[in-house]
Amino acid sequence: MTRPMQQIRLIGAPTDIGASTRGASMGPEALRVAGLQATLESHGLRVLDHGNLIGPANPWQPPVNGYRHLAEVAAWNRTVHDAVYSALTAGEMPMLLGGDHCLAIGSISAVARHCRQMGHPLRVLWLDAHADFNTHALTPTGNTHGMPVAVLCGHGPPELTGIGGTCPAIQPSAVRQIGIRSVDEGEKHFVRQSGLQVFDMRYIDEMGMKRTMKAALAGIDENTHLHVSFDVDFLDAVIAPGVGTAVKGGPTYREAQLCMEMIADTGRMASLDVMELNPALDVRNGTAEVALELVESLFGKSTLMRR
Ligand code: HAR
Ligand code: MN
Ligand code: MN
Ligand code: MN
Repeated sequence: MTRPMQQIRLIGAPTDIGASTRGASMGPEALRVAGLQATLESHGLRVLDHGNLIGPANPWQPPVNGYRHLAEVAAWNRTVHDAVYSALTAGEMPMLLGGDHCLAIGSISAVARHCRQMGHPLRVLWLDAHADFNTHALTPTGNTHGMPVAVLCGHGPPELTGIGGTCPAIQPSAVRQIGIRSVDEGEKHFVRQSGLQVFDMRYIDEMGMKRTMKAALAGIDENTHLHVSFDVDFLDAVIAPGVGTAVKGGPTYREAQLCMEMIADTGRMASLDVMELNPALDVRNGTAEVALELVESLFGKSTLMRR
């Protein structure tokens, strides 16, 4: 294991308020049932489960002005922001258990606020099949889980962009996206225009995961706060069917494992989101188990002892 340990604070956010399919609201419990706390503890990590946050029910309404459930999405994200921020303030490592990926707005807004206060450079690794860079004008669906990166970069409604106290919460230059293979047409242009660094599947196919991760982690130093936003649909749909928007052609188990291990090797991961797990679409909780195995790798579990 990497470091003698900071306490990990598990924060459940049981909602699918920003998603296109119901069921991510059951994600936190599926991770617990898979043995999240005991498994991490078996590696010598200290883990405290703070239980689940509470927020508005999913009214399952159509979009209004390009957003579905904006008021409820804002309420959930404010709650997530406060929980993640309080973990960081207590010196703990927040692990957000989603819940759909719109909740990364609250999570990363809190991380960015913490980094501004501490003077830490922030690097966000966005592991996802999707760029999540839509706006109300670009989105084909109105689902806010397709928008968090854009919102964090300042493109969105004030009730979301202002959650961490400063808009924009982050600069595109803080973000590295990995595993991307499903981007909407308008979104594509906006990603290019914004200068986001995207290591898409084509890049991974040509360069391999090792060189991809070297590039994505380049430039971080001992002060860097590394935030990992792990959308479980990052993984190939064959190994991770239990997600709302599965996409073929993603990283294999072994590629994903290397990705996670190289993150662990930096020793800089200071906050984590595990998002979009959808037990309603899963088979015998297998996707939760795979996600947990990869989280173990994020914390330094290696197949062989390295040192
Ligand atoms: N890009 C599509 C949209 O905006 C699908 C987004 C799906 N998002 C997630 N998060 N599952 O990555 O609706
Ligand atoms: Mn996502
Ligand atoms: Mn996704
Ligand atoms: Mn920090």
